[in-house]
Amino acid sequence: MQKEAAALVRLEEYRPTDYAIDTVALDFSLAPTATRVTARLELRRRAEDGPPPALVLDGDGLKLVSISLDGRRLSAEEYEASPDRLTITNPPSSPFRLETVTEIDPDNNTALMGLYRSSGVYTTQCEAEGFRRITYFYDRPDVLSVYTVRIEAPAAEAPVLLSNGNLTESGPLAGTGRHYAVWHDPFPKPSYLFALVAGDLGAIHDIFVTASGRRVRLAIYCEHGKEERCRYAMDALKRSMRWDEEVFGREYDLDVFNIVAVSDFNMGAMENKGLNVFNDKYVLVDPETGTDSDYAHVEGVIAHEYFHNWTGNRITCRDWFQLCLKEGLTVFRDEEFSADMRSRPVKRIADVIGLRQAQFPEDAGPLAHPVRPTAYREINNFYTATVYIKGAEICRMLKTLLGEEGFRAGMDLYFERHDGGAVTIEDFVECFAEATGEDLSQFSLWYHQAGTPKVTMRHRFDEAAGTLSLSLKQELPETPDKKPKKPMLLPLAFGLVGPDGQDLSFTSTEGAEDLADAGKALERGLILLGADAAELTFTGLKARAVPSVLRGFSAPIQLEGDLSADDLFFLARQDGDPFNRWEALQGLARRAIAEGYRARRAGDVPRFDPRLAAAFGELAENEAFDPAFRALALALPSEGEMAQILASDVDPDALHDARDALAAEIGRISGARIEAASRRAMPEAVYSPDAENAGRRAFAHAAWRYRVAAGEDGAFLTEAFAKAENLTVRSAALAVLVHARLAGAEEALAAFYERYRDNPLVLDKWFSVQATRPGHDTLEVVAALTESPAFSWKTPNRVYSLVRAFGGANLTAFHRPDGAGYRFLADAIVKLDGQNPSVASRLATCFRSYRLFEAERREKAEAVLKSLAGRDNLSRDVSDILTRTLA
Ligand code: B3K
Ligand code: ZN
Repeated sequence: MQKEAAALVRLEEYRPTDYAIDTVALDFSLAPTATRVTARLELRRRAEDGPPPALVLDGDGLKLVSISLDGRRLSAEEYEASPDRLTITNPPSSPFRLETVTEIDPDNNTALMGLYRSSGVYTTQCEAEGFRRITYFYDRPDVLSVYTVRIEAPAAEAPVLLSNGNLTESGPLAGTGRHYAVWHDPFPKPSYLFALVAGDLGAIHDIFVTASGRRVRLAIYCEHGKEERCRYAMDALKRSMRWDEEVFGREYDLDVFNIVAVSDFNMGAMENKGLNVFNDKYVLVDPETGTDSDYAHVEGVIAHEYFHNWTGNRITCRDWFQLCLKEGLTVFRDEEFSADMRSRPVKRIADVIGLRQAQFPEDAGPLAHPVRPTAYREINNFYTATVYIKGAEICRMLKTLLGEEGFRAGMDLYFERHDGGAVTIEDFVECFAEATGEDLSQFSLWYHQAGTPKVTMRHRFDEAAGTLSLSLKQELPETPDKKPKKPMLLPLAFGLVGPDGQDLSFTSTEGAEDLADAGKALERGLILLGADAAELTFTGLKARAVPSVLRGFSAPIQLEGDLSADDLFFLARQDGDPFNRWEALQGLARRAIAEGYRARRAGDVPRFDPRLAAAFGELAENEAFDPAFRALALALPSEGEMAQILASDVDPDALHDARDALAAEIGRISGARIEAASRRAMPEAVYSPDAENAGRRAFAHAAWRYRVAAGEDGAFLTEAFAKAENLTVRSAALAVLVHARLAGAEEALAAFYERYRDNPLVLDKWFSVQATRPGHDTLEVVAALTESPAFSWKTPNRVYSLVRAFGGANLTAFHRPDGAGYRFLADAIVKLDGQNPSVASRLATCFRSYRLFEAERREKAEAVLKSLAGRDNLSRDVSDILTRTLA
């Protein structure tokens, strides 16, 4: 059936609101199914002349109880109220006060947007357009108001009453069993940053003294009994606050900073002013219930939300097209924070793995969009890897281009000029251009052109002449917008590696005129490729040089070089840039898997260059690298990454076999060396989540995988599982047992379940490890697990850990040839869409790469998608994803 498509919102149609809302007084009388919200808005016309236009406010499913203007009840002719809109036909021309009362139902708010109640706790989520589910408002980021919020609730049910800003008043309401609190936030903010939390919660408290000596009271709220699991998050918060002062000169501004951990939450966390609300997954950790990577995530997400206080809250977005203004920049800031707290090279490699896994496929598929899009149907669908991670890469490139000082000068100007504003990407870039005098117009294309640029590099070394010539070419792939593309400015960090591993110096370059700002940039080790193609020759080289290009992954591109296997083996051993050392070995592994895959499809047995397995062994033994680096380097490129590289007609079974075959060979040839090296790098006996010890554990677990790949049985894992004294070791052993289908896997799964049956967050790992087990029959396991008493379709974390892990990270099972994986996911989407469209549409993105696969699978996926898209009553979220995926 033909449905009416949701309206397209376009950037070019942006215009400010007719009225400003200077202050907002909200009064909440909380009740599970009938909460009353009284909103008093002080409105003022922005224009001074002409008759006052109608006031049109946003709503979403609202029920209006009463309405008055300047204290007078409005008659039915004076306004129009529908669930989705409130219109005051003839507002006064002088400033006026509008008071509305709406009634909402937090208990039955299963979309988890607006005000909802779960596990007895009232919580809000307003970004992007949830505030309109609470009261009628200009629910858009460019309307900034000062909020005062009064909350009233039964004291026994909700002893804790929180909102944004500082607490100004609280107390009992005599004789009613109810109590109240009043919060005032002096910083004008958009509605998406409003928050309220009320319930019976435990807490831990601390104090942070800012650089200028102000005392800030910190608290983290959680379910009673889980307080001790908040300690690491508190520590991470204090480190984040200090770091932002030291690195960006940014101090916290309110008297209190509160964080609340809730168990039903659509995303990771939310940066509401002074009251961050978190998915408890990113707050609660201790050695028994959190893994090393959980600790790292908690640290990163706590930092991210805290950093939003300046990049997002003090300076916000003019409209939702500018989402990367706050998200890209804040991800960049949290990446830098984690790099400073941990190992910088390891963090960079981990981030690039994430970029390739999450963003490259998006950029290469039907959902590709520019970092700063120009149109959307459903803004919720634009909280993407492109906006977040590629957005962060743009900030990183800015820093690379402008240098540490230039970047900081631009940031300082941005904070100074735009504090208190709602601004655009152009405003942001302009600050860097002005602070440094650089022309950033070509660079800005990174915000506007979708797709991952591809750079081809050819090189020629002339020993007699002492020259090395590079020929570089950039290509910009076609993306769904079909727009013609201009060449971009690509900062390619490089070095010319001499035989002893030291970078060689060169006396001059020829042909560099094709490069941007060549002289200065080349001296700083940067090739600035701004043209379609460029040739340049380095002269005066005293020895043979191997070019190491894209060091530190200085631009989010796909680089295809012509380095021989010999050169890559050399770089893997000798490159002074740790990122490119890692990348050289990965490049060799990618080539090997791709060749193995082709052999497999041709019915042959994959064969590999034996030097590759030896290189893995050698790297494992190289104590110049910390164990975390070695652990990362031992991990083969994922099936997902390989599918992107193979690019079309992919058979996931053959790919899986080829990758397994390479792992088996590395295990056979170097497994013992890797194992011995990992034993020399044992973690301390008492668990500590720090990066060094976490790296040692990761190294040991990488060694386990190679032992198993080489054919060893699971006895040693069963033992490790039984003896484990922390969740990191326990769940790593479980994962290898289950994924390799070893004897002992079922028993370990059962023991894990028993141990954690009352801890849903830990059971999420139990769901995920089963959902990601390779093999067609995993579908039946996943389907059965949806019936498990521990599973619930209502809690996003459960759905993500089981259904999304299956659809997003299990190529062989989700894409099984009979299409049953696709049908299972489609059924899940239908089941969820009526209750929680955000979660449903996230599941729908699992189909984004379906066109990569061979015809049989591709056709089945397409048929499933078409039948899904043809259903009635799909949410705007899901139908938007489906329409774009099928376009
Ligand atoms: N700003 C929120 C994301 C809100 C998502 C709304 N669908 C979390 C963050 O990026 O910090
Ligand atoms: Zn964010």
